[in-house]
Amino acid sequence: MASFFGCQGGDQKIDEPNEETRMDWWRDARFGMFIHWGLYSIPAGEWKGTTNHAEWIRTTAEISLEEYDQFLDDFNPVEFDAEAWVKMAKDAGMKYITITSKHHDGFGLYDSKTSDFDVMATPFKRDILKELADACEKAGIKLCFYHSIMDWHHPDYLPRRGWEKNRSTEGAEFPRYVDYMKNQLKELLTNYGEIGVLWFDGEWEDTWTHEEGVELYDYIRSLQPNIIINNRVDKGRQGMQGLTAEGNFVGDFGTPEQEIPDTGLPGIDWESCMTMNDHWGYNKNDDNWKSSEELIQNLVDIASKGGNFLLNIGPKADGTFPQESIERLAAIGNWMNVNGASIYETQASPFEHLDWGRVTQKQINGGTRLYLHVFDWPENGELRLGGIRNEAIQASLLSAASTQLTIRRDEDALVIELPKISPNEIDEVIYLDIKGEP
Ligand code: JFZ
Repeated sequence: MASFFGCQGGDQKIDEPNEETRMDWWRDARFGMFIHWGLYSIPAGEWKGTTNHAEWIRTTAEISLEEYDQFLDDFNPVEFDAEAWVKMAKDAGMKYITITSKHHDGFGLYDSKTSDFDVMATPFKRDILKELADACEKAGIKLCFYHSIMDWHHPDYLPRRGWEKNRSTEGAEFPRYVDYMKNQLKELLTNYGEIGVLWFDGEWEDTWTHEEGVELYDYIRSLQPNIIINNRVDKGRQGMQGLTAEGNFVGDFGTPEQEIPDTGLPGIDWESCMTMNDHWGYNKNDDNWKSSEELIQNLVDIASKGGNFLLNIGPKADGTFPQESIERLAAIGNWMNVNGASIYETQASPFEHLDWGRVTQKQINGGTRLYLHVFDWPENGELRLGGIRNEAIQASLLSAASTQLTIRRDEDALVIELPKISPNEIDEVIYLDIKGEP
């Protein structure tokens, strides 16, 4: 496969599984759940009167290692129910879950034999990832791990954060940290079944190099040859941009964060990750929730540009999801129940900007099914789609496939007559079958 702008996997080597097969499930899935959970959910974003913290709290509130370690004694999420979490993801229409096996604070959500800073050192003493792996397996959801390269806890990790001047670096050896991380990853890729994605992060610090990134990529693929790895493993990102600069960098997909690229990027796999409010980890003071409508339209917008949507939940310290998140997942699920076919296994829109909404498409029986996502219902009841020369076969509401809509041709445009009022204000989907390609 030719090198392309964005990112490029290690798939150019022979004797590796074909990339088409390896990426297939992920490309079809379109929608996943991100979970940021760890010790930081205990302070819930608040520290000594300041309230704008989350999973970075150890750094943003400048908490010493000793003080942070005390959260171990308080981590006891007795309400945690892996099957309930997986059910909420599945009912929302999500096909995979990407959870923080370890975030920057260094705390592991699983039983790690190589670390004392893990869930087994808390009163909870249950392997959260094992329980999730079992629940995911049962439900047919792919489990994926977010794993931070940066580690603020391990004595051999360098550099220290700027404010941690007093924490000694004496005797610290970065290569020993890399071995530790690899041993942890080996546990994660050996004891939890097939893992869908390894979502690395924190690769931007000076200590991490391109060579280490390539080696880590190859190491992960040697443990699970079919796994998909994001682009935050190598040094290819431009600054904090989610996509990789041009060049020879490993990574299977780009990771735009809290944004949706204006146009799709043909030939590049990408996944936008996004929060429902303004924090990844749980912040009890953050009420800036996006509406369900905005989240559904984001999912559609992303699918119409050929990307995946990784929507975040920051569970609370008791092991439950915030109520606002639960409500939004349910609303998305209601919409996906009716309209999932317009998201899964679809490709990017063949059209440039449309005033009224977005388009996704699928090849069906030698023709094309276009899914017209109408965000703004036309007042004159006519939906206009320009630039289609091929013959239309039929158009229907996806929510009521028996309703045939009248289609007429107006030069190179197809005009579809719609009901006067949209059956679904958020996004009513019409499918339009045409002969050949649009
Ligand atoms: C990272 C983490 O530091 C953060 O805590 C969270 O896990 C998030 C998903 O990823 O933060 C980043 C990484 C990249 C960008 C911004 C924040 N970026 O590309 O703009």
